[in-house]
Amino acid sequence: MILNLLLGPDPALLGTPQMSESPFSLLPAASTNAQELDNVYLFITALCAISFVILIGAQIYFMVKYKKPASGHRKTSPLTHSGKLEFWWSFIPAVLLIGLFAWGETLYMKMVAPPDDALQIRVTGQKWFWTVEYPDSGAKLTDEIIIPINVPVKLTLTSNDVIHSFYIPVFRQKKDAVPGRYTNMWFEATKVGVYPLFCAEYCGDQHSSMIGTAKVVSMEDFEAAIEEASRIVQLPNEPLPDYGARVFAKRGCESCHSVDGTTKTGPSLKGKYGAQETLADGSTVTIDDNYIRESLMEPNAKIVQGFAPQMPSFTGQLTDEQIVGLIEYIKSLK
Ligand code: HEC
Ligand SMILES: [Cu+2]
Repeated sequence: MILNLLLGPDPALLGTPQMSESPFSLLPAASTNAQELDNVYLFITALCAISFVILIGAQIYFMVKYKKPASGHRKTSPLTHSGKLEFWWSFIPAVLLIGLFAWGETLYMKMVAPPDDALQIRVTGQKWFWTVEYPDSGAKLTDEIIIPINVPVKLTLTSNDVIHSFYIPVFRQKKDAVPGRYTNMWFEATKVGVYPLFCAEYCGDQHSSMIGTAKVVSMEDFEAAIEEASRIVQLPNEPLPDYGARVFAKRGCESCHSVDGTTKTGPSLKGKYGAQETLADGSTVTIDDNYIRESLMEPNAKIVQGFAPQMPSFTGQLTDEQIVGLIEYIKSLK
């Protein structure tokens, strides 16, 4: 119980992958820069620990050694200072600090300058999800970034509304996604795995649900996944509702709409087809094909009562085939 309070909620409940085996272990380092950054960090920590022992140790030693006697006075030492001692206690820390600066600065320069041949990925933050686009293939993912291992990757970040911050702790990378501006981040993943990613800038009341996964996979798996993501086309013999379910998952509808009755940013779509919906102005409409289509193309035309107009428009982003799939899928959610 107390341990739970100390450690916080189970990450599995938050919908992010587990970061490390034990909450007491250091974060895993899954990129080239992460490892080097950890080295600097651990070196500074060790240096601080050693300095602490030397300084506080000397202080305690002198306190005891030169304690005022119970009666009378000690004679004050005739020595004024030691030039030799003062030189060394200035020189050694100065060398250490300059060394730390040089080490930190070279690593920093490396971390902010992406290599020319880096793989390009675009990331857009929006209340409260991330869209990840691969310009070479047109693939688009939501709240998920897939990265090939041992390949430098450069992200170009921006935001559609407020300032968000894209943060992948295992890569030791965090950068603001600012509306009207592009920022960059780069890394080279070194360990295959599924890692959490977060928004690290408070961006509204559902900021804490702006989470996702960073998947590091082999080059073959990467190509297959991107290929898959770039064409959400109906498979031969795939029933329309199943196809719609895939579109629903791939196009990020899931981040705002549940299909089990729970309310997220948007209303749950369970059992909605054919039902009456009360709109913000108090009027009612029947949820049918046209209403769903309109919700996708012009989400602000009719706002559901009790909800904010936060759904993005999908005009030009969904094919007719995909819209039909979505309608049939919503119809199937009884
Ligand atoms: C950023 C969050 C968000 C995303 C992503 C999103 N929606 Fe919505 N959606 C909403 C909100 C909020 C509403 C209610 C307000 C309104 O009517 O615009 C809504 C309303 C709807 C409605 C009307 C529901 C009702 O009960 O009347 C449908 C249908 C719908 N969305 C389908 C979708 C589909 C399909 C997708 C994926 C292609 C999607 N939405 C993506 C937030 C979102
Ligand atoms: Cu955010």
